[in-house]
Amino acid sequence: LTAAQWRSQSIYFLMTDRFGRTDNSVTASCNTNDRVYCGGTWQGIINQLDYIQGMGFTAIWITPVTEQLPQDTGDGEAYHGYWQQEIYNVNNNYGTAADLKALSQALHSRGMYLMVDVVANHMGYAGAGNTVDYSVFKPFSSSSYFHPYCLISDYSNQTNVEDCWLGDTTVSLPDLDTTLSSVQTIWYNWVSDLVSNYSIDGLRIDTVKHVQKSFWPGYQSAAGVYCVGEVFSGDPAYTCPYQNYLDGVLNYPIYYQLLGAFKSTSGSISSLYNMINSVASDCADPTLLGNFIENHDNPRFASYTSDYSQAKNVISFIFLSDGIPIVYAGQEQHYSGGNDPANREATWLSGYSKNAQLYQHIASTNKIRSLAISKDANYITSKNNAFYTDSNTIAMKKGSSGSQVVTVLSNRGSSGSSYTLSLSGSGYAAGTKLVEMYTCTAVTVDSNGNIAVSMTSGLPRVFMLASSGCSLCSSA
Ligand code: ABC
Ligand code: CA
Repeated sequence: LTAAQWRSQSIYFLMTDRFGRTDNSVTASCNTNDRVYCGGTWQGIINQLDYIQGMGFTAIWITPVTEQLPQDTGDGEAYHGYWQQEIYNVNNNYGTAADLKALSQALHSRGMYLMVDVVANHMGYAGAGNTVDYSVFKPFSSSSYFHPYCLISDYSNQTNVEDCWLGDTTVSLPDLDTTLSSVQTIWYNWVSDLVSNYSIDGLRIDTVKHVQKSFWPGYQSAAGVYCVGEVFSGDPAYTCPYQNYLDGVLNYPIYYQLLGAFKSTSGSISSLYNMINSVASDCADPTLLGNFIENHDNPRFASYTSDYSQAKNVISFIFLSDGIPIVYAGQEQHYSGGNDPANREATWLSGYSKNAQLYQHIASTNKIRSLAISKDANYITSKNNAFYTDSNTIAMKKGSSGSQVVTVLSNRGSSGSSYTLSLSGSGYAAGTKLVEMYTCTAVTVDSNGNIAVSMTSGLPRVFMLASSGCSLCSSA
């Protein structure tokens, strides 16, 4: 699938070990602190595709599939998949190569897509960096393929970030010398074969900032599908330039400001507003970024605030602003784990409840976005415009003029009062008939061009033209 085709998708990110089991158990224990395999498999994902598709997702992103270091180390087992040793084999904890192909096929037969996480920066070794036995790596079986050992010590020094090693002295992440043409040839051939062998539709690329930028265009072109890179930095001036080498990057700049704005009633809306504009000017194409508020490397949103309204607002933001929405498994169940490893709770322990409030909110929001995409050919490529803020509210519009979707978000939380916000600047003319999509309430733009937005309990509001929105709102 091309970048252009990915724009309109929505992605459910899951860690294969933690999402679903072949036996469909919803009680199998999984103590995140143990940092060991809990038994999730590719077949287990196939078993739960109705649950994922029920929220409206059109794609899944799964953690890396390659064979890992086998030990139980002082940092735990390689259950997450980022400690590879044999790149041509799949991780048999998750199943067989045939199972992975079956997952791809099961998705495709539903009209859904598969994104796979890939690592080109490093391998994984159980032991300190000066004790590595390079013969365990296939095919990189000698030290000559790697940068000399040094742990990354200075994130402000890009050479240090690219040439030194991630990991610690318990588990080393031997850093490949990606400037060598021998390494490049192996990786480019590998990624091309991986994509074709498993009919993969897109890639999430790990540790992109730890490899020189010039490595990535050849990698992406060998893959031949949309690639979204992980550049773990909240600074758009640092992160955005990677979009000149890869289709997209994960939207870390927005992540930090979205979190800051909505995790409390005193969060900074203006910082989020400013970041929307910075990303729009620094990034080559914000509509190809991957938007998220949770992942497996950061504390979950509900570890900052247990408030459901705040959780709903950040979900609405990631779906209705520029970029491809990504929800991390367990977010829909309001999981609240903190830092790695606590944020890697098994999804099965929720019983896959489709009645969960956020499951429902995600499903509704995905429907609104899909409807907007189907009604307005320019919706998905148009630039989101944040046109109103106050200390607790941000309003934005996206889409063709005359059919723009207007999203009003609040950080007031569930105890927020009921009031009417008279919203100017939406661009709609007096008399236009709109519908609020979450409540299916009809509203007519007043004679001054304002929308009377009925705010309550800090909940998000989304307006579309009544003539477009009514198909989801038969009652309005
Ligand atoms: C293991 C254990 C953990 C233990 C840890 C020390 O070691 O499991 O319990 O706490 C994998 C596993 C991890 C594992 C690591 C290391 O390997 O999943 O469980 O941790 O062995 C990717 C993946 C991630 C994966 C790897 C490695 C890379 O998403 O799951 O981890 O393949 C850096 C990398 C980034 C990486 C991330 C975990 O570490 O750049 O690729 N993620 C700063 C740096 C970032 C750095 C980040 C976190 O800290 O700039 O480069 O990410 O360490 C903002 C700034 C940011 C700043 C943040 C903190 O603040 O703008 O730049 O990020 O304001
Ligand atoms: Ca590197």
